[in-house]
Amino acid sequence: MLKRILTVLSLSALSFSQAHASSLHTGEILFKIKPASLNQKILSQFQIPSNINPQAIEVIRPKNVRDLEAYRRTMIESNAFEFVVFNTIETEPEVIPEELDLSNQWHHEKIQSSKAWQYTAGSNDVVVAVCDSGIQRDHEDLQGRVIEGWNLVENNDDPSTSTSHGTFVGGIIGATLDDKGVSGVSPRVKLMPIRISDNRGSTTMKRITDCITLAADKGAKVINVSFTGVNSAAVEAAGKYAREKGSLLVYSAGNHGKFRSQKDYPKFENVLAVGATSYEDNRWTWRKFLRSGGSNYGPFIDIMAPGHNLTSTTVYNLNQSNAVKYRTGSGTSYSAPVVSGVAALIYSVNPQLTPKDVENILFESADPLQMSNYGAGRVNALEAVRLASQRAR
Ligand SMILES: [Ca+2]
Repeated sequence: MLKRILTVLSLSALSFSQAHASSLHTGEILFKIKPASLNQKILSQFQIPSNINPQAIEVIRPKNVRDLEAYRRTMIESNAFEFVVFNTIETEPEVIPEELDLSNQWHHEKIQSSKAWQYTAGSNDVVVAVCDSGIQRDHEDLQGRVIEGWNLVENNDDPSTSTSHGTFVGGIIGATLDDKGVSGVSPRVKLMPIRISDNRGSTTMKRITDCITLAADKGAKVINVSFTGVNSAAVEAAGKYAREKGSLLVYSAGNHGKFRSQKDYPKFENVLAVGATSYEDNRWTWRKFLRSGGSNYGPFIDIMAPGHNLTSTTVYNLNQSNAVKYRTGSGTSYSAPVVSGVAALIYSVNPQLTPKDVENILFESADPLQMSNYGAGRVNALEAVRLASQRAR
């Protein structure tokens, strides 16, 4: 009995230390062996190649090791090394402006995005396509973030906005990390606006699949679609095309608030379906008089993300002095771009990862939820960047 309690205690201590490990590392161990300890027993015990230089600081990547910290401790306890540390990732410190008020963006604390920014706030080279209603490129919090796009409704190169939806989605992904307004989940990446909806906010499946194809052809690493239609076989086909081009398709699960069976909403291999959570990590739902709704759920869901009362950028008139530039909204339209933002952070750590790699990192790093039919759990940006770092080199 005592042994069992001790085991439980040490396990919880371990998970605590892992959850609160302060710095990111590459999954490698850096050490200097004591010349007197350079023998075959030590070398084979710790998977150290026999040709290491005892005068040098060497690095190893131990294979098939689940708990690298325990491995490191065993190396230290062997007394065969002058020092044993992780090959930590050191960066130019990212300064989060003191004036930036993130209190109206609760999702950053929940998914630990602001902690992830200490390591990467996203790379300028990573492009996230937003298949939506266009993005206001001269919005004060999106200036410099929005690259050239396309308008699939009017077939021209002017994706200026038809509704505010795309600007809101774009801001959740990549609004600038500065002292004003809000911040995107990956506030240094580039946004590619592709307009697919009319002034009423509606589009067609053909435009959605054209957009996914076009975005993949143009080299977007992540493609965000915040519309209904996640259950269409056409979306799966477009998602397969995108994956073959190296792009991850992220799609909102829909706001009907219903359980969706495998028959009506198949679990597609090439579409990352995202549901929405509340502040308490429950499924986001709402009820008003006789009406109600919320995030759809079911076996088709891949992952969940905050989708209740998120604040982001909205379309405004630059000539109007007191214009409203930010607003609050809920739904899977806004939880999907949270995941797109985390996927962009992962690609920023390593652009060579395949969409499948990125998906696996998202799944493995998610915080589990105490509910079924919610996929891998709720996305966690810091843990995702941590895992991506360990696979990057
Ligand atoms: Ca900002």
